[in-house]
Amino acid sequence: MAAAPTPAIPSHMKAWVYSEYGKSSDVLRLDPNFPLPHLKDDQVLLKVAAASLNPVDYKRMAGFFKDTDSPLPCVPGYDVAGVVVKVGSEVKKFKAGDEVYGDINEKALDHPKVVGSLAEYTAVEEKVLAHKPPNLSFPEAAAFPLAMETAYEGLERAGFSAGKSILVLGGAGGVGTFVIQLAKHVYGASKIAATSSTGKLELLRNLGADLRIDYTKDKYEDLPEKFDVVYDTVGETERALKAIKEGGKVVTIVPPGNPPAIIFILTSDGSNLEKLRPHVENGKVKSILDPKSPFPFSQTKEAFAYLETNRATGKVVVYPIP
Ligand code: NDP
Ligand code: 2XX
Repeated sequence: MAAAPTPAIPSHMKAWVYSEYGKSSDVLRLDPNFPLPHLKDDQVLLKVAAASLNPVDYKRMAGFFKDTDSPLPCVPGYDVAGVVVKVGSEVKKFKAGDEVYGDINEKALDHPKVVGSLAEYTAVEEKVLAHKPPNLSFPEAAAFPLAMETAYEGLERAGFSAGKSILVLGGAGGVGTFVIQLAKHVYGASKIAATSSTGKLELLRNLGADLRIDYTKDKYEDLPEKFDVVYDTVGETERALKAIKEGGKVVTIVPPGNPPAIIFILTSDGSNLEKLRPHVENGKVKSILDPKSPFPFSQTKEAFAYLETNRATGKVVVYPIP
């Protein structure tokens, strides 16, 4: 039987776009005829299947990073899962037809791409991508890259290792759900504590948290127990510093963070996805999709409005596109 013909790559596509900074509900609109990005030699062109949203998308849209942003109009979206349809001349790892995933912006705040993942096509450097593990669906895969890579980088920067204890602030969020799972299955933590509101404590248990702290009722810094590492995904470093043992470390991903807490902005790197691949393929490290996910492409504004409530559980995913 003859192979199905490869669909022709169009010159224009459907894309979610904003032309001025503001709230997603005010500035985001669907453009039915947005030009495809130009493909550079070190890039692959992806037919996007699924995208996941991150707070950086709405913070950038609000203009928080405008000093280092690319010019508007712009298509949001860092996380992608999709199929390679064309490769640049220098690309070595991928070929047309490969299923891949990744966070398309190597440096999150330094001139992120004009054409992000909330579009039918996006052009991406091969170094930030990895082959999609076959056990993952596209929406499951799109939920991993930025959040899991951030979780991993923070644990590395804090010097986390087997036998250490950790407290995860914001254990039910996009990043927190991965911090708990990596601490348990990749590093072999001796004890994992995590915070959430009441309704999410059961999720913390399912993810592997030994001690679940309801932040609406209890203050973790008042516990007699102290931790080797506190991983702060909420922005509470002053309190977090009171919860570490002598010699312990606080790592935070929310600015400004107070010294001596370690603060960093993630670097996207496909080799981190490759490193963690065995733990994803054996099913121990999973992406947690918010029960409202996936949002169809036409409901991208609703997906943003929901993430902006700061109450999402795990990841908010947009699928299918289109
Ligand atoms: P999410 O939108 O997924 O976080 C939402 C979660 O946060 C909810 O489940 C909510 O649970 C929880 N939460 C909110 N307030 C609290 C609180 N006081 N205590 C405990 N949990 C709380 O965000 P992400 O996890 O994707 O990102 C978290 C933060 O980190 C964002 O500010 C983001 O911009 C930043 N970030 C920074 C990066 C970096 O490189 N520096 C990289 C990635 C993210 P509940 O409903 O129970 O309150
Ligand atoms: O808030 C932020 C976010 O989500 C990312 C990726 O960088 C900023 C600032 C640390």
